[in-house]
Amino acid sequence: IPKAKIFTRHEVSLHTTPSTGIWIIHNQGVYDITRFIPIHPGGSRILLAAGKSIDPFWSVFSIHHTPETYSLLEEYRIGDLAPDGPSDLSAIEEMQKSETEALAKLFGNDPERDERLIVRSERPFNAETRREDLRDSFVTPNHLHYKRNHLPVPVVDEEEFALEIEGPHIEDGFRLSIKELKERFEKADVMVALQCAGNRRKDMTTGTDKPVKGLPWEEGAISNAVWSGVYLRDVLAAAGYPVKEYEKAHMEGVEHVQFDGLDGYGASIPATTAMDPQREVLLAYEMNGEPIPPDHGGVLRVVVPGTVAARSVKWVNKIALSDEESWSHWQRHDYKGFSPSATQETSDYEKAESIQDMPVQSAILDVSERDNRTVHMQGYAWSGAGHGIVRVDVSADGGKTWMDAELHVPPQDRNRRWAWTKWEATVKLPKGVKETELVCKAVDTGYNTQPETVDSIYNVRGVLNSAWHRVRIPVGE
Ligand code: MTE
Ligand code: MO
Repeated sequence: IPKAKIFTRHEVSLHTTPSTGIWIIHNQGVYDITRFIPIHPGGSRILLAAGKSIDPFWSVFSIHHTPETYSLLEEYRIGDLAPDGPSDLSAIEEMQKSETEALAKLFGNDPERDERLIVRSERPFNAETRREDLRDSFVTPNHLHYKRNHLPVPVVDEEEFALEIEGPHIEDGFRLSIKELKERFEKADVMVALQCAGNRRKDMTTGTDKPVKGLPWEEGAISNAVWSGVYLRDVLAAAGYPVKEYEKAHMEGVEHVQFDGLDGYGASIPATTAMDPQREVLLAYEMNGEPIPPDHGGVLRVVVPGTVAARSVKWVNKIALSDEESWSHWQRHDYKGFSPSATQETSDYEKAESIQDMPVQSAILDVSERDNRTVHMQGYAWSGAGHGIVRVDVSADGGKTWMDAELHVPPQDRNRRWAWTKWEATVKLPKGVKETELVCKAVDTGYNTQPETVDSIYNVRGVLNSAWHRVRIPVGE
């Protein structure tokens, strides 16, 4: 085995252009990535790490935390980093300073956010809505809607913006400006609860030592808003696709509709979901009557009612009809469910089905004391694929006895109930105990309900937690 070449930090820092070669550091390795840059899926963004350690950037772009990325990088290894000597201290300081600056620049377009949001990660920005803010309004105000970004918020110029569509039957080079979208198609308003696949992830491992990979969301990675825009189906029809025959879509080799966002994120939905008039899939340009704010995908985003929010691609500028799902990392190597026994290593992403419609869900948002024997509970319930909520059961004794909650049902058909249902109940607390567990579980129009505990639905990615929601409270004398 040839002895590895040793480079100091200073030497690495001199390699930042194609003429010197572009070098980076990862852990203790030194890599010459000059040849890799043209094929990097994230484009020239990787140049931000030129001459320094790539690790701080990779902790932002968590997409890289895979064995594939690390083994790919090994092909470009040219040597090892010399142990830092006293003379490297200023180089380290310099490097850290320029890393901080580069990261700030990368997120330079990120907007100001409301201080009431519970921040789970600053860069990229991820924050959930406080329970009281979800409780206080049926329609969540834009500034309080939860925010889930995988990447920096992109710069979008409404005047320059064009949506491209491609695929079988689609007119060559079909493009639409925002102005054309607004003028040519009927405007539609649809109230939709968007829920992250990881909503309630934290609860999936509470009290256990099982690992979960992902942001520790509590009950607030869900919000309810009125989205306005045009039906995707109408736009595909105008572009030349025979959407009226969508049931036959697969015969034309069109199985999926893929969406690309300007930030580099992508996802897809089944073609039948995209083209089914009952599903009301939107290309939205307004959120609660205002232009969509930067964090939520302005100027244009996909809104797929009844489906995991990961498929509602923000800042969408390209749509493709295809026989394949989106090739995006988040479609193929994330947002899939696995058995409770699968580990990070044995989760087979090729084989698993991507999450689309979601299971029935509910959570407690508030418990307030009426007197020392009685409490008032409030919360939300929701189910995927437009299934309405027909009942929410609440218990004040950990699930031994139950009563029906009062429902606040949105004005939507029972099979197109994309919004959430709010509920409330006044319950008597059990006697002779110091503490008790309040519980809620919902039942949807298909009489599907929630599992009693997380044991049977635990998965290492921490998605799809729809177990009974439990809150422990003390009981007065
Ligand atoms: N679209 C783009 N372009 N980039 C993203 O990071 N995140 C997805 C989805 N669409 C994402 C995206 C995920 S995982 C979720 S949960 C929702 O957007 C969050 O939407 P919101 O930030 O408007 O609440
Ligand atoms: Mo998400």
